[in-house]
Amino acid sequence: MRFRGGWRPVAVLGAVVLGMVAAGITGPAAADRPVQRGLTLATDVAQVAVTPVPCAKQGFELRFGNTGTTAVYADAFLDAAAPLTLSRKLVSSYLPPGYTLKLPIAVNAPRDTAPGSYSIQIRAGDQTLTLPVQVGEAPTDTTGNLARYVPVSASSEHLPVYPACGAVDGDRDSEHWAKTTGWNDATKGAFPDWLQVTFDQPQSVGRVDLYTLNSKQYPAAGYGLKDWDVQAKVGDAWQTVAEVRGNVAGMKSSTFTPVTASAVRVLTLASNEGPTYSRVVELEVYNN
Ligand SMILES: [Ca+2]
Repeated sequence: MRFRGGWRPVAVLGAVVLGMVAAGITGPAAADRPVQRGLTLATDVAQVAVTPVPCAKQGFELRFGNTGTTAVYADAFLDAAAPLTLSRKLVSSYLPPGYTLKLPIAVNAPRDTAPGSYSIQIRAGDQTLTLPVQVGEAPTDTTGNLARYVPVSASSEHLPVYPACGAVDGDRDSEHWAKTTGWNDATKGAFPDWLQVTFDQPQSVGRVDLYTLNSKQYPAAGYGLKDWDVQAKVGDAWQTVAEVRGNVAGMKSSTFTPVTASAVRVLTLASNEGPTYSRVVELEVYNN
């Protein structure tokens, strides 16, 4: 699902709170406030389907409303059964009368989560809501790509459009750049950056394919990665197993004598537009 909007009321709330603080007005402590009435809770789906892998884009839209005749400042509390994780466990918002805040909530589960039924509890004021969650089987890669469905991390991420997850989502198409299918670091002009995948147990690794940005609008020779090291974590130490220099292609395959590694990363050193950003559309790792 794609998440949209919903943040403006939070910004409004910030302004209201700042105004109250500036005026020396403080409300009663949370525990002393009466239970708020007129609040409503709903979701856009009756049940959330969760695939238990890192980077899965899934969740629901929380609809947090005020049917009262006066504006309120209200909290919604979200709690998920372990081992589910939620992107938000507290939603605090200013709610004008008749207004419903719509807010995306991401739901994830680790890969070893047992398939089955789980639930999310949501409460606000005198309202409670139980949202069923169905966790499915973890998918398995059939192409030999060891980077699929394992945890990915990066030195930094240019969020929300260019997350590290985009570089291991199975989509190599640079024309989809800016649709969260590529990683872009967040430290303009500063190198090195790195992008890493970590295996559940050590794997024999002998080839890394790196797809850098190479679209009609942004060709690799102008915007792609130019120089990088391929590194494998063997024991506790990072070993450089391949070096790429002067690349202008959209995809560069590095093959090397296989090593048994617990993780693989690319350490980026330069891009073709000069000292700006590292951009990876897809990172793939194979036995050989
Ligand atoms: Ca991708």
